[in-house]
Amino acid sequence: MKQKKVAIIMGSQSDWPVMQHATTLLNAFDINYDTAVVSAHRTPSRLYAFASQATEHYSVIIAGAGGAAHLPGMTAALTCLPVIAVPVTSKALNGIDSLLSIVQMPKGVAVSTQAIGEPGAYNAGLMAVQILATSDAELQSRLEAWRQQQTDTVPNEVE
Ligand code: RP5
Repeated sequence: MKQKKVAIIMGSQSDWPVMQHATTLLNAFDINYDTAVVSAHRTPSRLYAFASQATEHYSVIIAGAGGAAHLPGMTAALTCLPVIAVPVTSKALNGIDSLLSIVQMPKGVAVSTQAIGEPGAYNAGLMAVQILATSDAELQSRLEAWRQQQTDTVPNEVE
């Protein structure tokens, strides 16, 4: 079995329609991952248990939450692994609440915050690949080929 490298955690099952987009590039680059519901507010003991053992299992954590979105910051407080945050689009404030509650971390505890919603989740997966590629030459070369292919698909002219 391949070693798990990435954990994708989210505050609620209701975050999955957004968070599933974090798996797009992990699947494309054949990177193994786990998914779990871990709520900073509803399951604080689960969060503590997950974060305190995370370095034994993972290299990168992607954490998505909406509303009062404390999951990414609390996860970053409990582990030195890189935490990539996804502000999930919320019903009340369209994810502005999620973004602001994630992004403004106090000095000394870092979270890498992505865009609100699907693009943020997709890019969280991409960022995880980029982090893993810094210590994996073969993955780096596949990532560069992927980027070139993306560049090549952008037309010069408007049709
Ligand atoms: C947050 O509350 C979750 O991350 C989710 O985005 C939001 C709403 O959760 P549910 O009430 O749908 O479970 O903790």
